[in-house]
Amino acid sequence: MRSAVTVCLVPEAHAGPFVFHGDLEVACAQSKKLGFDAIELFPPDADALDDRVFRQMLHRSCLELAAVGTGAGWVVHKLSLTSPDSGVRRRALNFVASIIDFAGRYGAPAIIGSMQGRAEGSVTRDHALNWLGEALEHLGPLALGHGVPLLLEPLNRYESNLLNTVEQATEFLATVRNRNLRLLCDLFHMNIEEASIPNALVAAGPLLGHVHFADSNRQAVGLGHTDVEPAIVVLQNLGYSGYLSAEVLPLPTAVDAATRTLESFRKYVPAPSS
Ligand code: LER
Ligand code: MN
Repeated sequence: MRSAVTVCLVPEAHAGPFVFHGDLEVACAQSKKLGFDAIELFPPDADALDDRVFRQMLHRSCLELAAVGTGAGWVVHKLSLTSPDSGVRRRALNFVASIIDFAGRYGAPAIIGSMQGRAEGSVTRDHALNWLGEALEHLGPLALGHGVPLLLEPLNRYESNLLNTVEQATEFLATVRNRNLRLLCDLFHMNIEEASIPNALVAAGPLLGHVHFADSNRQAVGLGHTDVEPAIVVLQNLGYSGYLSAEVLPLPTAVDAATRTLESFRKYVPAPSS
């Protein structure tokens, strides 16, 4: 397993659960200094960064790109893959496609979290899941073209009413024809929705593609009351070799949250001996 830490470049998401905000260069320098393997990026759009500059920044900091969020499509542009407005759905699809292409150039998967939207008004859950399924069938192959999966994240009930649990998400993915889709299991959402986080991870099994490493209060693991150890044991037994990525609030400070995250990570994944 590898460690990652989130970096948000979207001013509108300044209060969001991201460790570093705003200055990518500072975030990369801090992440390198603390010993993270990678950063996970939350950009405003796919054109926000100059490819050459970003590549150099990652290279200089010896960091990989773990994943890229698409949530700015919702936060900034109010796009959703399940909007009742077909024009909004189309623009949402294009937005996610552009992030898949951006992330794919760095060998990283894109994440569909809040862009999955919710069932409300005239949109029933069945309607929404049909549109979401169509979108994933279109987008999955784009990710495959970059040799990466596309990540779908079940969210807690206060953020979406489509897919709250791993069971709902695996049942839904079984109805989608594309096979290049994986689940992002966020320990914060799971603490709210799952009867047992370890059992849900077992149920995700080979569909598991990425983990958001967060405690019950959305702070760094170790600062809340989630019993993380049994979850890690399941991940180890599954042979999960992906990221534990800290999508947590920068509390008490960004550096404290990052340091605490890495301390928790190192309890289970010792640093490679040099
Ligand atoms: C939102 O709560 C979340 O967990 C993100 O990873 C998805 O946009
Ligand atoms: Mn998450």
